[in-house]
Amino acid sequence: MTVNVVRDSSGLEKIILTEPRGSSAQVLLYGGQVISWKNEHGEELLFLSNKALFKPPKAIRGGIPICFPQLGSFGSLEQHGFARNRTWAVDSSPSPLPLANNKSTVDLILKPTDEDMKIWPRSFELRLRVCLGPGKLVLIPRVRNTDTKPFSFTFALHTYLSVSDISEVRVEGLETLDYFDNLNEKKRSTEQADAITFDDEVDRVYLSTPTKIAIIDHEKKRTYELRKEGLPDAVVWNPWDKKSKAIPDFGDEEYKQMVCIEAAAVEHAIVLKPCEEWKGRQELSTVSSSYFSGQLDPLRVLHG
Ligand code: TA6
Repeated sequence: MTVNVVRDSSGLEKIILTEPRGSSAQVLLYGGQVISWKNEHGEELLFLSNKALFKPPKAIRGGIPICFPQLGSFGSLEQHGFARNRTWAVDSSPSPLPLANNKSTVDLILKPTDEDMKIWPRSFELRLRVCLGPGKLVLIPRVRNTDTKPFSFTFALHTYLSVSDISEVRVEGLETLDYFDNLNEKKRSTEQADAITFDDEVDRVYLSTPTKIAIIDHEKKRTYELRKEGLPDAVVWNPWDKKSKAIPDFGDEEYKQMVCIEAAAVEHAIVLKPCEEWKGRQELSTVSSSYFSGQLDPLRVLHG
């Protein structure tokens, strides 16, 4: 099936995914970035800043930026790597995944240019499958080493979720875990609270987390469930009021309507030998009000 690429009002190319129950998603070739995921009632589930700039080489503030080959800012590589501000292509040979033959799946690929090889001299293929299902959005990132030497990288799906009021949000599934606190010189601490709530800036990397995290939006009576594989860590970020004002492509008050929960591989870099491929997976789904706090029961979450 040929993939229908359309042009955004900003001039950037995108693919619109749809599925029979009526939900939809939009994926930009720029950054390989999902910028919209709407449920069957047309409600937007991802946060995209009103001040987001759709102007390469600026990364787009919102949706699901892909952080590769690093999360954070180390060495000479730009913050969160370069995958989020390169133009990807539609991948016509996603093997060993089967070819997608419907309107709800798209495969994208990013290969380094000669310029990229100057800043990160490794030959790779970064692939992303985005698959929309009834009530869920699945992302499958893969990295293949096409070089003659091993290389390592860190990775994150920097997911911006839309919430109605951050002060009414609880994140469950990370309690008792160790985390690096980006606001305190990356100091290692242990989470003491029975859930993460927000009344100030939070920027933490939780280590070796369970595969399921629940993000409960009390005001909206909606719970997001994030399930992940191949991405052992999880970043939780909200810039709160002061940091928001310092981010040019982010509204002063927008921190109230978003939270970033990022499936990530940060503590231990992923190492690939030549010809090896790494694969991750993130599944986002929503459950309505019947979700009770403290109830990370997969059957109830799926059928609730
Ligand atoms: O993942 C959290 C984080 O690394 C924060 O430290 C924060 O500043 C944020 O990502 C946004 O980064 P960006 O480069 O997109 O402005």
